[in-house]
Amino acid sequence: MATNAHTLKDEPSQRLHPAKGYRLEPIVDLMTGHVIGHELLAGNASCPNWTLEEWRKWYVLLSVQLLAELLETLEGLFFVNVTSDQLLDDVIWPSLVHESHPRIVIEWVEQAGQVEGVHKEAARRLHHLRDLGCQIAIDDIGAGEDGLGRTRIINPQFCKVDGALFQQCRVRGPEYLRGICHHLSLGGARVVIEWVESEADMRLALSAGAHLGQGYFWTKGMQSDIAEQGER
Ligand SMILES: [Ca+2]
Repeated sequence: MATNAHTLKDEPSQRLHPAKGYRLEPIVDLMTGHVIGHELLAGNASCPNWTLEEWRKWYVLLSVQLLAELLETLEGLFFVNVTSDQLLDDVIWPSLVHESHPRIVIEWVEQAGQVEGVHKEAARRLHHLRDLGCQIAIDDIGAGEDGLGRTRIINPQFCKVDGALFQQCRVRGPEYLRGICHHLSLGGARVVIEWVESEADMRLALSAGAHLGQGYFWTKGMQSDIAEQGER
């Protein structure tokens, strides 16, 4: 299992600007151990209070500087989280359009109490981002109310199963998730399991029918300048 398979071209500590506050979590092929990409998470320095203004600055930073640096420095895909409200925001939306790239995967995040009209407009914009070249992931499947609904609307390239749901497999066995992994795969999506914390978890995820994994099992050995502190 290649737990340190980050393909850094040169001097990551100088190129990745950890002081700006972000975190990269590897997403790993469960069969081969190959790192296929990273989820890019805003750190506490970027979004300490998760206000709209902080998020706007974060997405503008992504589009004007950070993603270009990362695309040049690290191989593979970059997964970027957005909610429906963020997709519809007048500042964040142009940033997402500007950063469109075949190696960018837009993760559509679960948002409680979503109004149907907002939901539909968010889906329309995601289709537009895909037309511009981005890939699409559905995030938080099993964590809230509408993971499968969002999957039906957009036919994503990736489906991310919530970590708390996955960890039920520790008690219930891999068959607990086998049906949903199979269902999500039917449209061609690759299933990502979150919160994989041990080799036993990794085997459970594989046995459940998932393709990719993410979590402490792979981040525990990372360099501090790659796995910068921060949330989301
Ligand atoms: Ca996510």
